[in-house]
Amino acid sequence: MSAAESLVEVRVPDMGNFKDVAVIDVLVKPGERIEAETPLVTLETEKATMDVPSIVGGVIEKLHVAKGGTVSAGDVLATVRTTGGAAAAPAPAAAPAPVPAPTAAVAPAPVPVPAAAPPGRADPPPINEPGFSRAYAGPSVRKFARELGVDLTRVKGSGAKGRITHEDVKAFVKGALTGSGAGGGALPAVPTVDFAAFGPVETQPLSRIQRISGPRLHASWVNVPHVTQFDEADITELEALRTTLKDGAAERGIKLTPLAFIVRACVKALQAFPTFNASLDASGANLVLKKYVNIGFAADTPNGLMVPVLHEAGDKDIYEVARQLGELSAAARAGKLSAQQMQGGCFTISSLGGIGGTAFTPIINAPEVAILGVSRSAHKPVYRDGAFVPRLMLPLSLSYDHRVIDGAAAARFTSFLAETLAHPHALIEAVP
Ligand code: CAO
Repeated sequence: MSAAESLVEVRVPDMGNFKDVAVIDVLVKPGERIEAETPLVTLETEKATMDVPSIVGGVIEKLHVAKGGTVSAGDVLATVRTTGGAAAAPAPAAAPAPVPAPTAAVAPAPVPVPAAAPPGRADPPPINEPGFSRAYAGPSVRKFARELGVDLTRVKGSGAKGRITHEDVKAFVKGALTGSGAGGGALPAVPTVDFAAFGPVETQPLSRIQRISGPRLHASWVNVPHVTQFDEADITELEALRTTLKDGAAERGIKLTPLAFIVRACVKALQAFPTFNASLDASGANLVLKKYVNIGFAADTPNGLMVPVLHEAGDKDIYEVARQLGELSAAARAGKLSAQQMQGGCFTISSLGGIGGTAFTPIINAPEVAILGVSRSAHKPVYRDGAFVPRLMLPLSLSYDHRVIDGAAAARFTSFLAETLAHPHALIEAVP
């Protein structure tokens, strides 16, 4: 032992009636270098667990306790070899210590820890106890963390050699509350505003459908990485064809709107691009490809947004598609859709064409992987064969789940759709 070294016995502090207390963990090993306040052992009474820290820095010379044993007040826990004046009672700095100092009995203050959270409070996530015991933090920081239910194994220390400070624990809790830190899972909150402070207001409850659809839309928005691909389809011929057919359809009680053609075109596109007619399974590791094509369409109703589903759309010709679109829209507006009529969709169309707009970014009806937004068609000058010609152009907005579909596939899908809509005779063929 060098002249600057000394041996210090670290003992169990006298806490009154502290007898035969269980040692549930020994946190250091002989030969290990420790700092003052490094926890040596974890003790457990009937009411609490506590870490007993060393109050000197140095190297563990000897451990006097073992995990599973018991200790009482005054028992020696460890002998620590201190260096360079780190002993509990060092010699004055100016006076070199000629002989080793006698071993000193040191009684550090342990940190009592509540064994369980107080009743009536939500339990914090479970603490990794062995990790918590080993975390590099002083007793008061440990106590503070226990009080707040913070698992120290998840806190990054900013002190010397990564030591966890009070500020680190506070920052962790702040991060958990705002969702910005390692402890956060919550979304950052939108500010609450007292609108009445700025003028008269009226409060209206959301409709029942809004209360149901809102969380679903939100779940899709936050869980699915959305990208929207825009395109335009030349529907000049389609509109001319529809004009020749719609009176005959009306005589059969069918309203032949552009949406029926769009549904037929989407069926062909989904058959050509099966990954758009699919969903991720619950594990997120597999794509479930559907062998049926059920197309949902967003319907604006007095009660709010509804999405009726046209089942087996691939088996239906344009008139049957148009007839069922009319029936489902009427049932949706009357609030009379059955559960079956709202289930089983593979792909959704949201048509705002009857209302207006040039483009929008629809939210995917998850777990579907894509949704087609359709805006109002308009005549535009299109450059063809060396001249601008007026063409009726239909804006398409395809939002897709980027986990499943890449941008190239989305652009191919909308190009295919535009091409299919531009040659509408195939859309009115009888379906075998
Ligand atoms: N461009 C120009 N005109 C269009 C068009 C388009 N893309 N799409 C439809 N139209 C025309 C129709 O031809 C019809 O005109 P006519 O009466 O002169 O023939 C008119 O607009 C109204 O059509 P419609 O609404 O009766 O029928 P539809 O098949 O186009 O749409 C439905 C049915 C249920 C989709 C529609 O009524 C609806 O509810 N749309 C809103 C969907 C919605 O809210 N989406 C947003 C969801 S996200 O919040």
